[in-house]
Amino acid sequence: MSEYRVLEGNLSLTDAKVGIVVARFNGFVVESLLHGSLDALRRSGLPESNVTVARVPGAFELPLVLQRMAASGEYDGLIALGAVIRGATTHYESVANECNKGIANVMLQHSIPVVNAVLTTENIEQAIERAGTKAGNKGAEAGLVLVEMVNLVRQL
Ligand code: INI
Repeated sequence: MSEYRVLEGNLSLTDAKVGIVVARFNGFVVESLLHGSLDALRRSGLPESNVTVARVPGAFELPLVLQRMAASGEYDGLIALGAVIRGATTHYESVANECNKGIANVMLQHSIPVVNAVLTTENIEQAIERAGTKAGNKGAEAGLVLVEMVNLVRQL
């Protein structure tokens, strides 16, 4: 039998407050991510009334709202949902980079789990694949990551 102590979050959560920040840009993809996250949280035992959903225009705006929600001290964990799709726009790189950097900063500054489910893809097909078709639903995965991380952080 192992002697070491194991810290590991389980996948059941009934008493946490969770915030989900959702970008409207590429909404046909991002709404499927939101459905996935809500479904995963519900099936982990979290009442829907414990979840707050905030909407922002695009992925670039996600970090500010995540930061304000984290600073409020009201949330045990946050999820960021968006889709940055390269397509024809050169704006892609800076939106994707700033968004990812900002999300990581919020998590470390406020010391709560902030799950990054902002898709960054080359084209729309890849984004659709990750939003509930061939490659699963990254929003649902984010819900489970949130549950595990909230439970783990409670043990630290
Ligand atoms: N926002 C996205 O969420 N996804 C994108 O693919 C995207 N592209 O490609 O431009 C995008 N741009 C908008 C950006 O997030 C801001 O809303 C905008 O720059 C205003 O600050």
